[in-house]
Amino acid sequence: MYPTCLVTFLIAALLPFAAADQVQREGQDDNLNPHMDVEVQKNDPPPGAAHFTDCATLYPLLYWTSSVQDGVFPIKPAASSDHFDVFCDMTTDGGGWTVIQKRSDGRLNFVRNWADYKDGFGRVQGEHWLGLDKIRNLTSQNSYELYVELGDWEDNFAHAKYSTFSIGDESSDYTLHIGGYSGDAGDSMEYHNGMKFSATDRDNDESSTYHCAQKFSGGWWHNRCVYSALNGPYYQPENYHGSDTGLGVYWSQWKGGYYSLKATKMMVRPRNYIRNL
Ligand SMILES: *[C@@H]1O[C@H](CO)[C@@H](O)[C@H](O)[C@H]1NC(C)=O
Ligand SMILES: [Ca+2]
Repeated sequence: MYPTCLVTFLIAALLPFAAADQVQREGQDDNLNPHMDVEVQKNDPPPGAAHFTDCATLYPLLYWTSSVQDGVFPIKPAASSDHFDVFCDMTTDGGGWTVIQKRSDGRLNFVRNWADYKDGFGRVQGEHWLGLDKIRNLTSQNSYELYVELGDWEDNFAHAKYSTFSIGDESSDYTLHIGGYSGDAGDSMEYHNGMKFSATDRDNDESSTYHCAQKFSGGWWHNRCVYSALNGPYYQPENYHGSDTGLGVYWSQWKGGYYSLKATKMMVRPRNYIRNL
């Protein structure tokens, strides 16, 4: 049904990814060792990297070579001059998701300044924030949707999906555009629609009383102040004492006023993604 040359191209193009993935994994599991923060010298871009603008465009390649799995891949959004690595979730809700934020164990500090939120931090294999510049470049090339996956300390999961998600460029302070909620976690993000991003050293919120990013810590599109704060400080359950502690990793419409979540994942995909190949 498909020309042989196409299949050959697909297989040939896939091989460099396997190699790149291998290099990435060597000795870079997480932020445990401060020495690992030293920037690793990048090799030349893998030959296939320029072909893929996000994880959704990569999905058919994995599908046709029977190698659909989650993992780290290089992509290059249209606006970006260089490629960078992202974690691709190829299994949740039809796959094709590019992960932009992940919390899972609290080992990575999310109480950070503007520059860190702009550039991104952590390693895409584990806890990380991809970076506002990259999220902007990703979501400006198409109409994107957002999938938020949440986990509590009893290993229950819930999700919130938004049919519209993009952020403005830096001159707009990465203003959030979000809408079209569906899911079972409740909508805690449309309250933040139209808000600028704030960080510990940048108060762009709507509250004249509070510096929301300092009060609730972590960068977010603070309003007056939050229904959600997925970049808030991480707490083990034994260290969390409700209103005495604060909000923590927060999604008000699922777990109520004072509950700090165990796990979060935010990921984006073009709205016109075709899940059934
Ligand atoms: C995002 O796009 C801008 C504009 O094209 C570019 O200058 C910048 O380097 C890109 N950033 C990243 C991280 O790709
Ligand atoms: Ca304020």
